[in-house]
Amino acid sequence: MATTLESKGLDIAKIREDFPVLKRMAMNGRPVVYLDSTATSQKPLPVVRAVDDYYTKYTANVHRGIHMLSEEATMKYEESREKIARFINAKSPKEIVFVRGATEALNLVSYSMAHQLQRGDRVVTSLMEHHSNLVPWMMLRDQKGVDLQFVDVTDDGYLKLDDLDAKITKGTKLVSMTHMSNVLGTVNPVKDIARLAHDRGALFCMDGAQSVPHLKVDVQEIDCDFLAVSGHKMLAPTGIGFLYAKEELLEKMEPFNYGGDMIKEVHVDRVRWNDVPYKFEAGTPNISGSIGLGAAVDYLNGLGMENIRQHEIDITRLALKRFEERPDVVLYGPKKAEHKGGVMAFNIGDAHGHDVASILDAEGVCIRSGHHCAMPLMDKYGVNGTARASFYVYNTDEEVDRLMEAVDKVREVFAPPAK
Ligand code: 7TS
Repeated sequence: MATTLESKGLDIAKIREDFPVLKRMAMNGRPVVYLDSTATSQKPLPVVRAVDDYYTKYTANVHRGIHMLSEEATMKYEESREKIARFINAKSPKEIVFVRGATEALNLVSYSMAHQLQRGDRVVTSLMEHHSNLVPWMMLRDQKGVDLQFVDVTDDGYLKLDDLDAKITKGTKLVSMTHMSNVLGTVNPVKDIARLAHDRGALFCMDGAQSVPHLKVDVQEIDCDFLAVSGHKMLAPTGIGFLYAKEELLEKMEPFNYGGDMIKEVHVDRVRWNDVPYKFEAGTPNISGSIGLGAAVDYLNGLGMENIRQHEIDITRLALKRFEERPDVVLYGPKKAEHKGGVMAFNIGDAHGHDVASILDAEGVCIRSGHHCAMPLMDKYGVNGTARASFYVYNTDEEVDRLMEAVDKVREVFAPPAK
């Protein structure tokens, strides 16, 4: 069988050359296997260089200087916004607000929605959400009396569609759900959810933190009203991300922070906000991060999102098969690679996730363990946490083998085969 290094439309060996961290050696003298891209991705050299160029060639503030350097920085900053808009097929760059990441984007939506919601208004989310898509709505419940409902998930990690249908009642104001679970990997039927929400009068806010880095997301095709994204999970620097929102919604929304770039006019008795999207970008923004995010979008486009998705389906299929060969390992989420992203959450016997991660670390395999900021999902499955391995475009079949070799070491300790 051809390995992922030389097949499936992408030259993974060549791609790996762009990621210097992947050349690091682990304590055991073998190359590090990075399987924690769900937490944050590695960064390719073109992204690192784009950030470096800003600091070494044209450092300046944006939107305020008329000197050469400021004009260059502003141009690059706005170019990134345009690249992002094209990447997700937004109608206009005005629909892209730079924020720190998905968490800030979701908080911005909830803050702005708070002005438009009354006591008893319904907001619907699900049990498979990251805390960032739960707590902002829980605060609206606790502080404003919003009627917050959680759609249940099945034992094998899908949204319960009958519950979705029942909970999104006529007059629901907002549905906020993830496109891809950061624990189960489940890819949710977001087009159907958007249609259901709209039919019943609600807006649809989509958490794209895990989907946008891994598959083609078209906001017009899905018809989501909001989309929250983190740059650092899609090859870009930390501390940068974006909120997409339909322009007419941004026009109606209250600003989140005050001062700096979000102002058009201030007099001691009155203020006038800047136009969208600047109304939401108070203060000096993360200029280098935005430029790095633009470079990351270029890099992903260069590989092709369809190719990335196909590579991840292939590697996930292999990993699912390997896990299935070990029935003592409990794997959470869908068992079909086409239904999920490259996220494998698992438990081995009674071993604590942190112990599993430590043993894997000693083998040079980097994974995450714990509740993955999805504690209601852990409650649902009756576990404190899990181990979690996750894949991205630079991972290989050989790395799946390294993962399974390390998993077998854990099994020997915690779940020895019956004699
Ligand atoms: N939504 C989802 C689905 C996520 O997976 C995460 C981060 C966030 C929102 C928040 O993103 P941030 O960039 O604002 O922090 N998820 C994870 C994870 O699974 N492990 O570390 C961070």
